[in-house]
Amino acid sequence: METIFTEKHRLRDAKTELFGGELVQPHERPSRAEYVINRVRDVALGPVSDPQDFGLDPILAIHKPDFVEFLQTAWNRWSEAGFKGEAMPTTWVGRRMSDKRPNFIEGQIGYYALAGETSLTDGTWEAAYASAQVALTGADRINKGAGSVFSLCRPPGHHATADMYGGYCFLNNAAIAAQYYLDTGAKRVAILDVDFHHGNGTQDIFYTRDDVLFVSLHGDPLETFPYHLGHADETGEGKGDGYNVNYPMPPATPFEIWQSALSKGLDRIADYGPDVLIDSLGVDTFENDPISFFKLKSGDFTTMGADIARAGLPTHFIMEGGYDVEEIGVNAVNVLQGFISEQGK
Ligand code: Q9C
Ligand code: ZN
Repeated sequence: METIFTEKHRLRDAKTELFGGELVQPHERPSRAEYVINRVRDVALGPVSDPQDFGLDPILAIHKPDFVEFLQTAWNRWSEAGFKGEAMPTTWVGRRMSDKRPNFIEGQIGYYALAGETSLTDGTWEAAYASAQVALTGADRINKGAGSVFSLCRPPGHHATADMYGGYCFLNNAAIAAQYYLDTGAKRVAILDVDFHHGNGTQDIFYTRDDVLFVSLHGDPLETFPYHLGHADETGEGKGDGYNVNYPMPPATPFEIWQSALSKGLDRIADYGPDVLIDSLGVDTFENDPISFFKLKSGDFTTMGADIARAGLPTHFIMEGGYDVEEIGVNAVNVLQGFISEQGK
């Protein structure tokens, strides 16, 4: 399996994450991608290639222009305003408040942020742009006939909506890839999101549409981030009714339970008959993940990959979360190796 990767992810190197009332070293840090690419190379998973540049158009097919311009300019505007630290929101559009966009950067950050942990920094836009190109290049490989590909995206994407960032995400790489498939000939795309956290951004982007099926397995949002989306009764709206499927699960969920939800999700995907399957691949379901509460073991990720392979679809793996940094390489690549060995059967 080919991996798409760029060192430009390093441009996203925030010093702060607001966590438990303290500013801590971010969980989403550059070494995550280094552990994954090193494991890809150690096991000789396949070739590693740089992304091509597909420009802004495929990003603007998902994200609103004013939001993209905000991401491009936010750091300079924040530092020019004289603020000393990394850029983070202190206000939000609370219930019954106005949705008018403020002019001053401090208010605009609150307008575009869906969560407060994710500091904006110099280089964040460049890294997020490069990460989206890593996803798009993977899509191009599938379009050219590859049976599978791994887009080693960093920063991750699945929490970002059309016009909001947060949860360590800025541009929704999986959504950008899905739309690219549709714009280059696909009729139906399925997204299977196995990250521990609900993919609120991806759900929101495709919620009223039937050309993208979104299936997500995640920690119950009553108990964990993103808290305000991801319930089982969110099944889509209008034309999209029936094309959003959530499997929230409680603290301490072991692989056996998780796997039975996966099996149901894969049945739904098979009924849908997509041209391509995108797997939003977070490995923060791992038992030792520092911010998550599922109990998957390293070997379970191999089984997960094999289960996904049995769908028999062209499969595009897009990296999302996973914060037990020293194990992220083994766990992510286990999924890919499990996929490949099942495919070879
Ligand atoms: N108590 C992804 O996995 N909140 N994002 C952490 C922990 C943010 C996770 C708070 C979690 C974001 C892509
Ligand atoms: Zn996650």
